[in-house]
Amino acid sequence: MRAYYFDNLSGDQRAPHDSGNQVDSSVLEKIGVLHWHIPVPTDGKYTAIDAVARERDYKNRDIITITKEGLGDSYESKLKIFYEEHMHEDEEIRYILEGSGYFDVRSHPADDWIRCSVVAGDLLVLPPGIYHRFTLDEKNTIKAMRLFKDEPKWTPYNRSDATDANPYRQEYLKWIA
Ligand code: KMT
Ligand code: NI
Repeated sequence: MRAYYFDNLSGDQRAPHDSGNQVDSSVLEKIGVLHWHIPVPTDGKYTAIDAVARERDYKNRDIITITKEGLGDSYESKLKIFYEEHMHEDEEIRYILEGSGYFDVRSHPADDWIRCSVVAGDLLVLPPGIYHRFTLDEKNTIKAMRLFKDEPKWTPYNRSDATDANPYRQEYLKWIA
């Protein structure tokens, strides 16, 4: 998975916005962002994903297709929500099955955007409390498996003074320090 600093230029969120400064896995690890590449099985048997799910105790999963056809009337509103800077009180785990897109995560302590460019086979885990956002890229299509521990806790908490004080955010900052 390629990751780089976002260029902070205005313009289409779907454009690469590649500053040319690469970010290695070790930098991502320090902010709790994990990733693996597991080629998407062609026989529908997700053996490697099942193993990761067992190891990390992800009991449930579903599949989301983010395309105009897949989301229908909620397409534009969903895309807007995904790209608002937010955090969750649980891990955000995504295994990309088809297509591609960008997950932007905040660096620490500089608070810069790091753009994670995901393609089919990428498995990305964002820790609870990290500020992040998602966008489709210029190809406009992604299909992903969403894994979760128990009940899905999708609630996005948009960044504000209240999220800065959220206990999961506080715990994340303590861990990072
Ligand atoms: C999220 O939570 O941002 C999403 O599920 C959208 C991206 S999934 C490829
Ligand atoms: Ni999210």
